[in-house]
Amino acid sequence: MNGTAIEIKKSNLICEPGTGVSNVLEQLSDVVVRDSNGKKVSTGSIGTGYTIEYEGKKYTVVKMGDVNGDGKVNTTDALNALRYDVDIVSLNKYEVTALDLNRDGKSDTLDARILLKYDVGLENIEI
Ligand SMILES: [Ca+2]
Ligand SMILES: [Ca+2]
Repeated sequence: MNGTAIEIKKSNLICEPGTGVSNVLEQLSDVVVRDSNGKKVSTGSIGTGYTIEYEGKKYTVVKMGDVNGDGKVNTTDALNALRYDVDIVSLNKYEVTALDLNRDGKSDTLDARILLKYDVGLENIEI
């Protein structure tokens, strides 16, 4: 339910909801992980908006389902998704990517529904 897989895709590091900084450090050699404020981190959870430096390139982390970038995937993200759908909040492109859980190219209430189902254990989020 809480996978830790990671994948580099274009300028993003895509990861599953359970991914922590340690998973990234284990799977990529000589990598630097920074939080959304640019502070270097070596432990804890990794969230959408974090960045990594790997093989001379910079990648922005997209944690699938982590819409608000706190590293957790829960109902707060679903709420943000619904607010985004009715134009109450804006999301950056990384957050929009993190929200498109059914990969139909749109980030909308269908994806918020997946988040809610994930939160109660009825849906899995994988990369
Ligand atoms: Ca979150
Ligand atoms: Ca979608």
